[in-house]
Amino acid sequence: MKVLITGGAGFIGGNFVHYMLNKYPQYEIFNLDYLTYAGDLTKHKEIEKNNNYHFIKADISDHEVIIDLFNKNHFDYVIHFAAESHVDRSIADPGIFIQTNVRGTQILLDAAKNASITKFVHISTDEVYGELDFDPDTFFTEETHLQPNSPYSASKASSDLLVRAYHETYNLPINITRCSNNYGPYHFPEKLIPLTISRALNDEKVPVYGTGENVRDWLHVYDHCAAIDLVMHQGVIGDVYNVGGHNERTNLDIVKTIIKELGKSEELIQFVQDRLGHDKRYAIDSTKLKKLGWRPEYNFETGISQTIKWYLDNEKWWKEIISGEYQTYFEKQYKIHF
Ligand code: NAD
Ligand code: TDX
Repeated sequence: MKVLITGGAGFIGGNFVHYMLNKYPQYEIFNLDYLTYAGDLTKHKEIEKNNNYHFIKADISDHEVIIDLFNKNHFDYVIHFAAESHVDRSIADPGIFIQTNVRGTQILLDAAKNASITKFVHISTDEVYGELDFDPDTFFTEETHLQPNSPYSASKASSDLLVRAYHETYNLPINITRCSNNYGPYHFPEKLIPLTISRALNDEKVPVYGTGENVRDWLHVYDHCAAIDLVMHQGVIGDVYNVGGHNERTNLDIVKTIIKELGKSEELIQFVQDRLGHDKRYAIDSTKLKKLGWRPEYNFETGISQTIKWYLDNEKWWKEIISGEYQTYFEKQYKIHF
């Protein structure tokens, strides 16, 4: 079985590469990644010599390269993670989100439609549904209308619609997964949880947007990998599956939990100007995926403790990231806040 994983040098794709090599040693894994600021291969040091692991540096929006790759290889599965993934960056500079997330996905779909693949799994997000209010009884289902609010989520919703259209028009065998906020090892330190851990460990102020009351539904990345595995092998062709952890927390709760676990002072918390168009709440109804047999294994308390420990044990990985181009990003992103 040949599996093309796009974005396998990033956070979730990187964890999925490891998951697949462990669970299916007989599969051949091709990791295609352009190694943008968010991609790094140090996480794959231990597997790079495996005979069944191959890395391809390529841009998914490079039509010629992608078509050529599919002409030379027969992939059974395409699991598509590659994307620009940070909401704040999409607010500052939307163009690359359209280029990568929309045009890049369409090019992959074009290549896949002529390649008689078994399945194209598109990794999307709950953010395509827009926001919920704070009523704890409301959830996003697969039937919820798409109402994306940020340039990032609009680009993901656009790519979802293209994936759907390639199924309807060309019969391309597809699934779309829409998951809530992931956390766990190798989460890039621009996102709330690793940003809080890395800054608190350095005794630096932790920026909380607005009042900190916005709610996210946290899903451990290993539970997400298991969900994708299930959808890839057993998902009904053409269907969408929501993936959520049922771990709703306000951002302020998250930050306080991490600060407490690290034995730091809450004085590190700095309330800053709110994100533009900041979605109030996300919460996922995963009933459909549960009917297929998926159950999350991590509860948030265990998962966050293990994640914090991982960041303590792997300082070298994130310290290298935050000492590079990241500094420029951080100063530009937060100068209006601090
Ligand atoms: P990430 O930013 O950590 O990784 C993205 C990867 O894609 C990087 O390795 C990057 O180098 C690569 N990439 C970017 N542009 C590329 C291009 N043009 N060609 C080839 N590779 C390119 O992202 P992530 O958090 O791992 O998210 C993975 C996917 O899951 C994305 O599609 C994202 O929308 C979706 N998602 C993420 C979350 C989350 O909480 N992180 C939640 C829901 C959905
Ligand atoms: O400095 C910060 N302060 C803060 O209060 C940052 C970076 C974030 N926040 C808030 C904004 C959000 O309400 O924390 C919450 C989480 O923010 P992010 O970690 O940036 O994630 P989010 O915007 O919710 O999007 C994530 O989940 C859905 C991923 O980045 C997306 O790729 C995914 O689709």
